[in-house]
Amino acid sequence: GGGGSVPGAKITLTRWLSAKVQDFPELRDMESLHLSIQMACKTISNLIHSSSGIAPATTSDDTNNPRDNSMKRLDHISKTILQNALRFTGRLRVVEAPRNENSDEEGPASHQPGVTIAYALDQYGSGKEGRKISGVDDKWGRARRLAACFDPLDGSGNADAAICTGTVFGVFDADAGFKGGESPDLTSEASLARAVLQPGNKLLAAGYCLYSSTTILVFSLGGGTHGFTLDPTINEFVLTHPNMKIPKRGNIYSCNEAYSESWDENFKRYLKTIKTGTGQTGQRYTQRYIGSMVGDVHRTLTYGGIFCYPSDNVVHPKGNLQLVYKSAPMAYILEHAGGKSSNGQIGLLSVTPKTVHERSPCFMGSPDDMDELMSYIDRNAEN
Ligand code: P6P
Repeated sequence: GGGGSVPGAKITLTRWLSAKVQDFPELRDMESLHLSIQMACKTISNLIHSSSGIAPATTSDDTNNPRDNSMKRLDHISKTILQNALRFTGRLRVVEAPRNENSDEEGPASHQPGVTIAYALDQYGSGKEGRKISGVDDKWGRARRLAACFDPLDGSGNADAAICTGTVFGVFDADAGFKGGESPDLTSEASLARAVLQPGNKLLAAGYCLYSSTTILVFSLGGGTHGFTLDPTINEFVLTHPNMKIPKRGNIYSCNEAYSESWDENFKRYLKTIKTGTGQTGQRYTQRYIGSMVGDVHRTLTYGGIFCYPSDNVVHPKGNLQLVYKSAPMAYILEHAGGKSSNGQIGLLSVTPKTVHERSPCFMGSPDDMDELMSYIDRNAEN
């Protein structure tokens, strides 16, 4: 209801999930997965926001790269918190995706975040065409085994400067990741990493938790996109943003212009129009870039506009954001809030990854801004 919140009238995430399961028992396992994610996000949030959480107790004294130090320490702690919370359900096995040491295309292995993958071996869904489940993706009813991938703390290099960071997750039907009929044992890391090599349009759910001036957990189960804010007085996530919708158009563009000299000419032509007020709206846009993807995308969802990490011909031939556990889950969340996304040629959620750390150029945001942007990008130039 409107007006001041009467104590106890808050819809917590715990109650929201249990209400869903009362209607649809098929979702009981989605509930246990989300409760463990919620638990981990509360713990990570309290760690980051507590005075001791970010004391620079780094794992190495490599002082000439303080960013890297904080990345190692916080990445490790938040990954451990998340993995323990997932194991705590007693229904999920947790492994870390193999880091492909050799391929230099993904950057040095030390900079690859450990991608945690949780999977369920237990019989989850019905394994066949489930009944229609309102408010969530129908696939939840028939997924026999789930495979969830996590970026435990995106942007952790910013943490020592008290800049926002975030946890990102995506949930797939594990068996949908394999050729028809093949149903592997899913116990080896390699076979499990394959379970999440699916395009974003196969996701059953995706979400992020933004650790910033408030801690907000935003996710979609294939129905709407909902935001729950952590209320420190009760240490519960409370529904504050039901059924979020991204503004059809914004006036903010978000990208790292340090690399703009070597961007695609058509993309630069588009940027010039919104910088000079000669685009469709005749408005000048402003630039906002935190360098922490979860913060930049959450601002885009809230205020509208676009967030991009295009390829450049110098440092990032395929952009700097990994598809499986960064840009595809974020694009899924925006699209379920009415947004659009692309890799510069096709919808970002249509891109099928070949390796778990693979990067992809990405453009996402308000539908009208994305339509205008895509009308400039020459689909052939973005390789
Ligand atoms: P750049 C943080 O390291 C991250 O993975 C995202 O959170 C962020 O959007 C991006 O990299 C920043 O990359 O090249 O602009 O520093």
